[in-house]
Amino acid sequence: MNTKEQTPDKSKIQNPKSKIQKVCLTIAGLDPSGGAGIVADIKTFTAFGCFATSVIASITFQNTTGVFGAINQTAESVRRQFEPIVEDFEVSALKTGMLPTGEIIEEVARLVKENNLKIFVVDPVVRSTSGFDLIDDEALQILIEKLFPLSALVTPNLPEAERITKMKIKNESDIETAARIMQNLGAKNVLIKGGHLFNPKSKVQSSKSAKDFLFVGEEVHIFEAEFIETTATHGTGCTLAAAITANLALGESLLEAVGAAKKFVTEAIKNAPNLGKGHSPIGIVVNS
Ligand code: PXL
Repeated sequence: MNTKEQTPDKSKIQNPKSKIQKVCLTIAGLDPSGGAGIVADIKTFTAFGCFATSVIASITFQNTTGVFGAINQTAESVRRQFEPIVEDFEVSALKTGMLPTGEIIEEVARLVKENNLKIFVVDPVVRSTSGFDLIDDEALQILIEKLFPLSALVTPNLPEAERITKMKIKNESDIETAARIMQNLGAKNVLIKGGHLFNPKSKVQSSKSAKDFLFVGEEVHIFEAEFIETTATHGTGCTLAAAITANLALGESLLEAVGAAKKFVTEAIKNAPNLGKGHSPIGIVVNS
């Protein structure tokens, strides 16, 4: 009997008909209850036919009613999760979500530069819907300084845009001012998500539509979708940014990617499974 280790003949063990899938990577927090963070990213990458890989930056303790705490990873554990992935796979696009500390953010900036990752979507996750701080002010400043200049797109919602720019956003003209401030802070392109924060008293949304504002260099593009009145919104931000990342990995333009992602999130809100006692996760449909 030949006991020597055999080098596998890849042509025999790999499906010759399978096409090469695009690999997407998320570096974000784990929401073990499955609504937001890494789990939402993995489902979304998969739904668009991409191969999902992930690096955990923090393990949070939460369910649909709130976030009860988190244990953060270190720069070393983030690097040690990341390196074997990029050594083995060609990563087409990267998305970051909850990056809780300055040391992790600085390491992510180094990893993006070392690996020349150009399709890089930064979701500047600041606070959970239930009010739990997912990053402190000092780390947020480091995120702005180190990651904005490396990003292809930054995707804040209104509270995140307010905290980043230190201004109140009351109307569409404020949204533009905030986007220009973020561009001056180094972001080339900015998507400010207005829709999910619709409230009847808000001056930002004049009718019941969910509007997102995409600033590409000097240009502004408005994406409108029907506003769905629901509390089942857990994971919308992560899902939108992950869907944009997957579409960019597939070679779509930024405008096409944002349009496809917005449609996907609207459908996912409509398909929410209404689980849990709080904000239900949205219903990400994975068909591939
Ligand atoms: O939706 C923002 C978000 C992102 N990532 C993680 C979260 C949350 C909100 O709770 O827990 C891990």
